[in-house]
Amino acid sequence: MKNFDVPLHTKGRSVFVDDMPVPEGTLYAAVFPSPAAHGRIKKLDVGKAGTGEGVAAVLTCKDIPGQNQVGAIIQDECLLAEETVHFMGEPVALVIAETKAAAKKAFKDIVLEIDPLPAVTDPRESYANGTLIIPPRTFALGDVDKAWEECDMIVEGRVDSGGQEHYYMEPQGAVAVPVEDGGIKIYSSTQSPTGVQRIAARVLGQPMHKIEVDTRRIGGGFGGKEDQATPWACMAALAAYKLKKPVKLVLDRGEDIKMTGKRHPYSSDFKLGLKEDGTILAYDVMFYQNSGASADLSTAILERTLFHGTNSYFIPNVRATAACCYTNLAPFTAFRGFGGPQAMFVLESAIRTAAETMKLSPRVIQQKNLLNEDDTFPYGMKVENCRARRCWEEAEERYGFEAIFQNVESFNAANRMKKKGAAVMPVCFGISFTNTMMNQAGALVHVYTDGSVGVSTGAVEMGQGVNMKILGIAACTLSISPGRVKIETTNTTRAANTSPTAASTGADMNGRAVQVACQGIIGRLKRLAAELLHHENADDIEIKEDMVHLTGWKTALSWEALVTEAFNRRIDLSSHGYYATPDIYFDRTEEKGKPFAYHVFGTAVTEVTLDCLRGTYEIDAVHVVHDAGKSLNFLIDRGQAEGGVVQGIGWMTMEELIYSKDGRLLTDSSSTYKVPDIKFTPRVVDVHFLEDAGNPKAVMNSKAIGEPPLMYGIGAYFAILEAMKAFRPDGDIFFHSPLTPEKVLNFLYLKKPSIP
Ligand code: MTE
Ligand code: LUZ
Ligand code: MOS
Repeated sequence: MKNFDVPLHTKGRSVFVDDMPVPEGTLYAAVFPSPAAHGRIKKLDVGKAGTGEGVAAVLTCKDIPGQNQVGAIIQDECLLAEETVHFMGEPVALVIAETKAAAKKAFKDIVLEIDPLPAVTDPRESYANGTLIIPPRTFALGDVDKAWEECDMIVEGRVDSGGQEHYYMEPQGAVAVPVEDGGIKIYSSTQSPTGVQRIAARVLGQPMHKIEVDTRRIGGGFGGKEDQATPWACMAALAAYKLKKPVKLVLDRGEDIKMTGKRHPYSSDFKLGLKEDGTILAYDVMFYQNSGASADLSTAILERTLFHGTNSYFIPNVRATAACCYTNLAPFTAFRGFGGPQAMFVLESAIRTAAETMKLSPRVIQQKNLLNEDDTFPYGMKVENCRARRCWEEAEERYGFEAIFQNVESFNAANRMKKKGAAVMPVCFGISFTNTMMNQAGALVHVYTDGSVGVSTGAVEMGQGVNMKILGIAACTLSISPGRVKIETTNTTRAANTSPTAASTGADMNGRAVQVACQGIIGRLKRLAAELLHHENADDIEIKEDMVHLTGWKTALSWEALVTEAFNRRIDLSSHGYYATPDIYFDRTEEKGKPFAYHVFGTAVTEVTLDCLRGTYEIDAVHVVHDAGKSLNFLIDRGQAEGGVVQGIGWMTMEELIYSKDGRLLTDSSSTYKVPDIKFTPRVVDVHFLEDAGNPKAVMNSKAIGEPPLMYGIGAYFAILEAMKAFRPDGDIFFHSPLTPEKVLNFLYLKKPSIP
């Protein structure tokens, strides 16, 4: 089944927040940002701006009727600045006018005086200052300190990974409409309608039932709208509430890049101990997370970094410590992988360092240490249904690792100014929100009297195809044709208290809830059918191709007739379904538990060609063997895998966030922040899904796929590094992503390659 959103997208007919027809009298809001990264507000006078042409009002923190607090996990973030500003771009005031241009024009009349305070942008500096958001956390297994004695080789090093702008096609935005009882209806481009509802209620000082949030679809989120869609929706709601008029607030690209958080940059130190044969005995790692100017989701992301410290490997002695370091940059937030990729990059770098020192192939170390069934992760969980080796071996066979690496060698021997490189990247990613409480979902299914079906869940469609997957699950469970099923908007009045669509669990959890709801309805309908057909056992009833079958034989009773009859007999044609992932828990005092329902595995091999004159590179091919369980939708899953790979490569290679010392983002536009385009995309992205790889832990034997493939992209860094080394074998390898052509050129030609 093809994703029904695709024809709409390609014809430009899918509707996003900025496309929605707005009610008459709608006003437009613009956000006045802090010009300083850190400072005390001496004076804020919006009087004159409020009298500007077409201006309806200028709101500041003083106009907030409820709490000026949008922090979801830790309440440390104002909607509009109070006494202090903490990052450049922090919202200070909200101008509402007849047009957005008129609102922005009034900015010049806002008087803002700030006493500057020192701005910190480096997480290590923040750590030294002791400005941590929570105390550091440590995951440990075995005894690292003792294990060093048994090691034949110990290597140490430092790894830095840059942040990443989400670059969703649809910028942040919301429309808020006052409704008759003093409530507000918000159309928001959010991954978390309930999150918007909860915080908007807090800001307005209203009960949650007065706030209705509706999301049709979003033009990409990638984690950037898990938490950070909320402030914009709250600002629109605040303005609508105060002015009793509909208010639209949509950021343009420049505003979005400057004001919103991105993937967390990390700086890390590692120490890795191995036996002569490449067996890893001990791993000690310290992660300094650049958290930005408020907690946002940083603590949860830090936790997922710790969970993925050893990626797809078993290491018997581990100590992984991580710290959330407060800095004066826009609060960093969720981004596909959620701290996992940052952790994996460090261990892969450590493995390369060891390989280099021991004159071993990194592949030997990687393969030797892959997880086996029943191995224990540092967080105490045992790996079940482990497919780490199976993916590696299938990739090795299918794509011919030997031939790939041979080809690289012979090419490099024959060419001086072009070099090739290749690298293998195994991935193991845990599925479930690490905060156990969040692993619950609800669905509401209505069968209408004509036999058509409406499905509401907490899942938000963001291009990942969750609606199509849910439609398939509903059609399959009711055993009716997919054309009868419609997926409704994600709305807080139909699906309440939902988790964000995140952690790759959207289809898993909402799909299960839909299944439960559909099973309720179909059970009642089968009992009725049995009665109508004068048959005892409802289990002998089946619905196939929209007709009722009895003990395998087609009857004259159609789905429509059955539904109509059920209505006539006053049988409930609606059902609510609920699902909570079973058997998961985590104990944060011991740092042990079983936080994940299951793990996703895979292996990728990446091939690159480096132009040693220019320092530019092409990604020739990425070959993947991926464990998608029993895919719910093959085309969608392949798209997720391909998109994830390319996004991961972008993070590792060309996407560069450069900040000035005083906390200004310098790469704040499409001309300076480069994302992969069609020309940069690898010519070959092969994705092979494991066959016969069902997963009883998720709906219909499937596996989550949203995030894990991004981490295959990490292989690109090491493939390029191999090519660089082939040109300059005496160069000191470094681990500082993104590996931009500038850094490559420095390595190739500078006497002493400088690492920025
Ligand atoms: N794919 C598209 N096209 N757009 C997106 O915004 N977000 C990713 C992934 N794939 C995203 C995407 C992220 S970060 C997550 S967590 C999952 O989709 C969320 O959806 P799922 O749980 O339904 O897989
Ligand atoms: N969000 C969250 C996530 O709140 N908890 C998680 O564990 C998570 N994992 C991945 C992406 N988003
Ligand atoms: Mo994805 S980072 O869980 O939204």
